[in-house]
This record gives sequence, structure tokens and C-alpha cells, in this order.
Amino acid sequence: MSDAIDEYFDAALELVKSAGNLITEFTTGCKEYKLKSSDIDLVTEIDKKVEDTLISGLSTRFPSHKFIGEESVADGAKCVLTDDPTWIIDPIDGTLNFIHGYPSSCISLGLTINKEAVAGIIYNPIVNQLFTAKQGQGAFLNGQPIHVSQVKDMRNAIISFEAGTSRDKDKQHAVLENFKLIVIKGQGVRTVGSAALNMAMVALGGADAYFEFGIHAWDIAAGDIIVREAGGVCIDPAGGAFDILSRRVLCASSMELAQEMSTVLHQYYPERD
Ligand code: 2AM
Ligand code: CA
Ligand code: CA
Ligand code: CA
Repeated sequence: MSDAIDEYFDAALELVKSAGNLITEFTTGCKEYKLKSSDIDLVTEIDKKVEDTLISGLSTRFPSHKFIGEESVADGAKCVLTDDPTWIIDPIDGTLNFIHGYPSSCISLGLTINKEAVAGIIYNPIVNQLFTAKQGQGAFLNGQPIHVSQVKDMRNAIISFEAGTSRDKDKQHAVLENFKLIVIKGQGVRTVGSAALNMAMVALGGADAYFEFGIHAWDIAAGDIIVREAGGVCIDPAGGAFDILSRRVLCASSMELAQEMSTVLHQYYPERD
């Protein structure tokens, strides 16, 4: 199995790097966009081009593989995740940053087999940061091994999260309550505008935890394996097992920190993917 994963990963990495060139053409921003589910949920032609490049390249190479891509899943449709090798694609994670020219966006590509992430690539081509992981082989930034921090409690933790792209009042209430909570209980709060890059920062040890409600499988599939291979944990924000389709994630440098957070976070339960 590991030889097959190596082959899939190598092909994917080549495609991700070349698709990165589509993004670096717009380092100062991309002013043409359309609205999706709300006035703060945006998409550009580049999101679609990156996704098409990855799906066409991978499906030519691996015709039996399945795909779940943010820009290909019909509005409101559920994701169908089977045991087959499945590429879970966020062509640009941090689209709002991409549009504004804030240099925190990335391609996020995860591969699941038997519904579990076994390989992940998070690539920010603008600052040339490439995070990678394969099951049982560790996590890397630009080819160098990375590891989560030693932090085990909120008091000493940099914690990141996102406000998301929905104007739902209950969601906004949860975000604001949790912002207060981290200001009071944590060491620092961050929000960089990309779920995948937040997870990569936890894997790198630069941040200690990240949580979010409302994310989709494509935001977190690559981050899940990269964080775990870097020695961290991914759980449900209320405690319990991580579920990639639950639209909820809490990842941290340690189970102690994750569990402390799960007992105090204000919870929000979006409709499942
Ligand atoms: P995107 O840039 O691919 O849309 C910032 O809100 C982060 O959350 C980004 O990673 C963004 O992904 C993701 N995101 C998108 N829609 C979201 C939603 N409804 N709730 C929470 N996060 C969302
Ligand atoms: Ca989006
Ligand atoms: Ca995303
Ligand atoms: Ca996206």
C-alpha cells in the first residue's frame, strides 16, 4: 500500500506545483470574483482553473480514483466519501486573501483511502511553503521534517480559528464567544484566513491549536494527516473522534490541550457535509 501511496503522492505533487503557477500570477490580488452562498463567500476563475487542472491530471493518471472538490460539488449537495482512493481538493483555501492580495492562500489536496487521510499537500506558492505528509512517514515543510510544539495547556497556547464565510447569527455568536474565551484563557489568538494554513501552522509548531465550525472536508483533509504526522491530534471540538464530514475540527499539539479546549469552547453544529 505504501508504494501505491508514494506513486499517487508524487503525481499529485507535480500537479500541485504546476497549478501553483496559476496562483502566483495574482500575488497582488485578483479583483474579478463572484459571490457564492453569501456576500462574504467568494470564488474566482482561478479557483476553478486550479481544481480543473488537478482533477484532469489525476483522473488521467488514476482513472479509478474519486474526487471531492470544493468548486465541483454542486451548491447544497452532500459529499460522497467512499472507501476508494479519493482526492479531496480545495483549489484555493483562503480565497478572500487571494482576492485581496494578502499572501496567505494555498492549494490543499488530501488523499483518503478507506475514508482516512493517508497523504496531504498544502502549498502556498506565494511564499513558497510546501507542507507534505504521507501515512507513517512524518510531516515536512519544503522537505525538512516538522513537529508540533510541546504546549499542553491553553495558558501557553497560540490558538487560531476563523470567522468563516457565513452570516448565520448563531455561528457568529459562537465565533465571538470563542474569541473572548481565547483572549481570556489563551496566550494569543490568530486568524490567517485559511483553514489549511492554520493546520499547517499547528504541524509546524508555530501555533498550538486551531478549531473551526463550518469548514468542509476539503478544508481539512490534507491538514488532518499533516498535523497527525507532525505528532499532533485532530478531534471533534466537543471531544470525541474527528469526523471529516462533520464540518467541525479541533487540532492541537497535544491531546491534553485539545481536551482542555473541548471542555470550554462554545459549540456550534452546522449541517453535515
Ligand atoms: P475558502 O477560502 O476555501 O472558502 C476562512 O473563512 C477559512 O474558512 C478559509 O479556509 C475558508 O475556505 C474556510 N471557509 C469557507 N467557508 C466556510 C464556512 N462556511 N465556515 C467556515 N469556514 C469556511
Ligand atoms: Ca470557498
Ligand atoms: Ca477552504
Ligand atoms: Ca476554496
